[in-house]
Amino acid sequence: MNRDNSEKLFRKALELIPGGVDSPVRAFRAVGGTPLFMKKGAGSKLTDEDGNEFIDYCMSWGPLILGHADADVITALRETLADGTSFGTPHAKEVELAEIVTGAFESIEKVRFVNSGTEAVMSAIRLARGFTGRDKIVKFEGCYHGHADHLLVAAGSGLATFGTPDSAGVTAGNAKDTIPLPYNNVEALKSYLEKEGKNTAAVIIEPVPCNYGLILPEDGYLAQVRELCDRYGIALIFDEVITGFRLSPGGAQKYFGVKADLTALGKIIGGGLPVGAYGGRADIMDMVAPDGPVYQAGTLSGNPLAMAGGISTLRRLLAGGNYEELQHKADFFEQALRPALEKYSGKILFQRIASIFSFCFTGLNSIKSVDDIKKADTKAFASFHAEMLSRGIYLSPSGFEVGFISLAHSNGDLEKTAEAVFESLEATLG
Ligand code: HOZ
Repeated sequence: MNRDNSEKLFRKALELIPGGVDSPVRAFRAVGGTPLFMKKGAGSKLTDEDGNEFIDYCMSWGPLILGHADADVITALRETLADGTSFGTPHAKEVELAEIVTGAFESIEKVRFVNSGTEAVMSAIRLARGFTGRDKIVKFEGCYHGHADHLLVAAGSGLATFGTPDSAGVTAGNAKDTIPLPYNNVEALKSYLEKEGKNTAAVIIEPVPCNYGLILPEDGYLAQVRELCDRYGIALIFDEVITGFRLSPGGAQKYFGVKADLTALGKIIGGGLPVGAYGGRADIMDMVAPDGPVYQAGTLSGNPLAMAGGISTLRRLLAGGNYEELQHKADFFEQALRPALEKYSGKILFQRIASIFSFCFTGLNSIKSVDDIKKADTKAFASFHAEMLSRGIYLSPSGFEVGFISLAHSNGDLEKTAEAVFESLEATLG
């Protein structure tokens, strides 16, 4: 595969941008080699600067549930762009997207748009503290909630990839009120809250952790977390930046039948444009300025292009039958993978929920915690990733990140990918 142009661009980028990338995992350090510089996306495919085409499962890390450059989304963006890029005033599209989001999530009575998932979570935490008058927050090991200082504690995503679950530059003061507890462990939460429940403002959780590989909640776990929050008057925050509008129209909350007090959203709700949102119970949201004393603001918040990307994506997605279709595609994929998974059973674990999946090189038959994932063979993932890439399949460049199937992936794409998996496992493990 010719990578000359990517390599040339990367050399230049390294001189100008730290690590040559604007987000660490993209640097390919977990899998080796040079990151590919992409030029174009269409449907399920990405084309790089050297003209190589890939079936993509990173899908911009989740937002592109309709596929790259969906025709409806592009039309909506073009039409919106013709009227300007930003007003710095209220406008109709904010109201339209707010109506879609509150209509889809039963627990979201009011919503505020921001520019990223990081901002959404950071604002939701401030709000929970303002509402409860308490300082401490509980998070779970391996859950990633963006890069605000007080959340870079026992975190996932790039921190998992580079083996530094806490970041330099975060002061002890910033981290001291963040209490990391093990995920899927009700007893640990219960015993912490027995002591500190009355000082705890929020419990924040990725209902399905997707940033330290894929970890599935044990039966009843999320409902028990909900109950404990109710017992101590704690705001339960679901970080649904990845799972929102992905697992179901009402996110993980509808999927598991557990309601959050506050929800952070991002990714899909911008259809590929930078966006985030936090929302929830009206009595809590009414604490946000200008109605209440919790300050939060943003020059580009509710940007018309981001709103148009979200509206067009969600209108298409919520039209009947799409979640069923995504489920069929994901089932088809898993079925197609069966020969490979059976042949290498005991060495690789394929995990999936709805259209989110991960390949974990482990002998375990399920992953319940970060400790399980830490035992995975990251070298084997690196080799697998390179083999897949050479066969035209683009997976996120870290075994700690997940893959996404979109509505644009055809059965042909999925079959071709399953064949590539078979061959790549043979090359890696055979
Ligand atoms: N935290 C993102 C994935 N979980 C990484 C985003 C990126 O590198 O673009």
